Amino acid sequence: MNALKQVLVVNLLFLCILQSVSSQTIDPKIKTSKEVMDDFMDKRFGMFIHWGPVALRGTEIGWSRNKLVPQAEYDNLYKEFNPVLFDANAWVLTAKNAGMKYLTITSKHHDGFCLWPSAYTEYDIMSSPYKKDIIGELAKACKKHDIKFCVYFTILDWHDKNYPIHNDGKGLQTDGNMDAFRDTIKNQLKEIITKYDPYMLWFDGQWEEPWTDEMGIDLYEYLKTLKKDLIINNRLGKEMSAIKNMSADHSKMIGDYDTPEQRVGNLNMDFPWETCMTIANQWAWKPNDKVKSLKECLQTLIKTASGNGNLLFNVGPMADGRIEQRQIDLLKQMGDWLKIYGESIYNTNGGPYIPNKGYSATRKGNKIYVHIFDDTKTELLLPAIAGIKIESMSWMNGKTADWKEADGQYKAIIPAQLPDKNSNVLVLQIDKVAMDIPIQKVLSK
Ligand code: FHN
Repeated sequence: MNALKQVLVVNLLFLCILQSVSSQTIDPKIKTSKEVMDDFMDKRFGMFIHWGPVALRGTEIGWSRNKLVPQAEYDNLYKEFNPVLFDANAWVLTAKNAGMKYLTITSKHHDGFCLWPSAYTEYDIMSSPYKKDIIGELAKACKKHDIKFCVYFTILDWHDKNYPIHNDGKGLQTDGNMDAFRDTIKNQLKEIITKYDPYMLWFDGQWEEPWTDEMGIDLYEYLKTLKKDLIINNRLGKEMSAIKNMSADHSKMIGDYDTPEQRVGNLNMDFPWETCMTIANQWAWKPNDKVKSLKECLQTLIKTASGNGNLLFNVGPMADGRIEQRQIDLLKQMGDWLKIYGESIYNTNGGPYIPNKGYSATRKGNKIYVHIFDDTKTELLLPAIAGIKIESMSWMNGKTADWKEADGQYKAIIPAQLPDKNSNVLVLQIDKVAMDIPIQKVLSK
C-alpha cells in the first residue's frame, strides 16, 4: 500500500476513534454550569414524591405490577384513580414547613402512567375520573411558595408497546421500536419543559438492556436545546457505581450529579451528589409502613450535608390525594429543627472532618459546625487542624463550650444538658476561611 493510502487509512481510523470517544461524552460546552450546580447544592434538602394510581392498592409503584397486583388489574387502576383531596398547595407547604427547598414528583414511573395531560398517550391523568393536571398544579404551587419544581421521569416504560420490555425481570419480550419510544419520551419531555419549566429532571430506569449511553447523551444534549440551565441527574447513563456508593469514574457519568439511593453518599468535595431516600420503607404509599424516627431523619440530612451532598427525602401520598398526617408531622419537626440549626446545613460545604459514627462536620465562612451523633459521651475529641486557630467554641442554641487543645486534639466537654434531644451542633469559630482547610484524613481516636 503506497504511503498516501497509508496516511488516509490512519486518518480514517483516527477519525473513527475520535467519533466513538466523542459520542460517549457530553459536549462540555453544554454541560450545566458550576454556578447553577452550586445553587442546587446550596439547597441541601428536597422532597421526593412517588405517586400514581397504584396508591389504590398500597403496593410499590411499578415494581408490584404483574407481581403483587396482576398486570391487567394494575394497568386499569387509573379508571378508579380520583384523588379528590389532592391539594398541591398543601403538599408544597408540607415541603416548605420541612425546610425543603425543592420538590421532585414522579411525572411518569416505570408503569407508564402520566400525571399530566400528554398529547402522546391516552394512559394519562385525563383518562382517569380526576381529569386534572397534577403536574401543572404542583408546578404552580411551587412557584407560588418559592420552592423549586423538579420532575422525575422514567426512561424505562413497561407499559409502552414500543419499549421492548413489558415486565421487570423478563428480559427483552418484543423487539419493540426504540426509535419510536425515544421520539415519544423526547416529545413528552418537551411538553414537560415547555409547560412546567422544571428546575431539574430526575431520570431513572437506565439499567435495562434497551437503553444505551449513546441514547443518554443524545437525550441530555436534546434537553439542553430546550433549557440551557436545566439540571439533569446522572441516570441517563449506565454508570451505576456511584449510585451504589462505590468509588465512581465520574468521567463516564452522563448527567450533572450523582444519585446514591437509600444510603448516605460518601464525602465528595469534587462531584455533586444527592442521596434519595424514603421516609418510610416503600417509595409509594403503603398502609402502616414503618416511618423513620425524627433522630434518624435529621441525622440522615446532617450526614448528607456533611458529605457535601443533598438529601431528596421521599413521601408516598395516599390514593385520595393526601400525604399521611404522621409523615407531615415528622417533616414539620425536621423543619422546626432547621429553623434553629439550618445555618449549619444550608449553603454549607461538607467537611473538613470525614463523617464518622461519633460526629460529622459542615462549614461556611470562618465557621466549622460539628454535628454530634454520640451524646452519651462526656467529651468530644476532634483531631486538631494544622494552620488554624480556634477563636471560640459554642453549642448552637446553647452556651459557650468548655474546651481545650491538647495532645493534637480539641477536647470539648459534652454537657449533660444539650440544647436539642435529637441532634446538636458545636460551632468552631476559626481565624481562617473554613473552605481553605483540606479534608482531615485523621479520624478521632
Ligand atoms: O425503580 C426505581 C424505584 O421505584 C424508585 O423510583 C427509585 C428512586 O430513586 N429508583 C428506582 C430504583 O433504583
